[in-house]
Amino acid sequence: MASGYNVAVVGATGAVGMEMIETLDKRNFPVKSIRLLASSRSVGKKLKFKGEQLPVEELTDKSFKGIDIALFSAGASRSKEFAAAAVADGAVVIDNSSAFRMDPEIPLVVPEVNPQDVKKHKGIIANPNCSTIIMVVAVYPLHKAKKLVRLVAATYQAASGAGAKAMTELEEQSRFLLGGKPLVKPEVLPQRIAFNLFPHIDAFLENGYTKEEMKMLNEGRKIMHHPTLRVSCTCVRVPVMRAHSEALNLEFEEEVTPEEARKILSQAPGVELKDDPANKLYPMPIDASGKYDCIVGRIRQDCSRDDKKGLDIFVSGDQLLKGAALNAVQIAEIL
Ligand code: NAP
Ligand code: 12T
Repeated sequence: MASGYNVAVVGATGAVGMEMIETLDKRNFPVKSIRLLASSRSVGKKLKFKGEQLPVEELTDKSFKGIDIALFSAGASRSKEFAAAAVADGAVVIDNSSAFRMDPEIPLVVPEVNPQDVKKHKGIIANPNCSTIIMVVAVYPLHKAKKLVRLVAATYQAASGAGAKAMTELEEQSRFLLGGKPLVKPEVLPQRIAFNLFPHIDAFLENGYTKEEMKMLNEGRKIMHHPTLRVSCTCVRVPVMRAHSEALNLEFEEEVTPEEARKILSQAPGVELKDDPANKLYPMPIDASGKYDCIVGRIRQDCSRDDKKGLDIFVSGDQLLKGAALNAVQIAEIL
């Protein structure tokens, strides 16, 4: 029998699930068998893995017999409903949803930041929110060297962050607008996205922030083991198909120059430094799309301060890869 792991992909037909299947293949993860799970709507569909067409099966609590690793990306309610069944059948669950991230018993892992936390798992490991992963990949190396105190972020999040149907919405709206056809009402995103943007990702909370914005604070603190980090954030959806970008204003306990920051980031895992504005080199989502590394650039001293304890940086990262599928497969590799 071939050696390796029996893997299940839950939400295999989704934007993240499809990337998971491809990432397992591309990184030559030792897959002995793979089970592709989705809703009853997808039964009859086939998806390709290593050149072979495999049937999509309906997710039930009997789907996990013999499974070693279950990669979940079918939304938080499916994770809450089915992760326990997978663990009971002996699988380790790597969960992409928000269901378990802030549970103190469950590790929340970005392999470039806190790989050691994987060991503490009791069956479930949570994959952080996509914008948070991209933020910590860029910020943690600077924090390690100079002690981050406060962070103010604005995000520019791609349509694919809201799933496969949101990508279709951006494409169709753009086509309709360019063709002079009347627009149909958006169904997945809360507003028109074509030739527009809106500061509304996930649900609004009592404090005026969105859930997505509070994930940057709460998950950022947990991943970096930095419970006193202060974060404020505005999350914005932009008409980009793929890859999130973030403008980050950083305040450190110690002084740091842009030169030092470039040196640190040039050696940081998962980071591609691209910071040569004179030659029009800076991060952009079209360049980050399809890449494993997050691109960091536009590094400069915060000119609103009298000291050298502030930096501004810009980062673009593929949220379907580093923000989801790649991060999950990297966790499986650590296991
Ligand atoms: P998506 O494209 O809408 O895909 C959703 C997947 O879940 C599909 O495979 C769908 O199957 C499946 N599903 C839905 N309802 C189901 C049910 N009742 N039973 C079984 N399967 C069901 O969404 P996505 O963007 O891939 O996101 C999936 C998860 O990953 C979410 O929890 C999201 O928060 C998280 N995430 C997404 C991103 C991102 O950048 N998109 C990043 C990080 C985390 P059918 O095709 O059969 O409906
Ligand atoms: N609402 O994994 O709509 O917590 O872009 C990821 C993406 C939640 C998450 C989005 C979201 C998550 C979105």
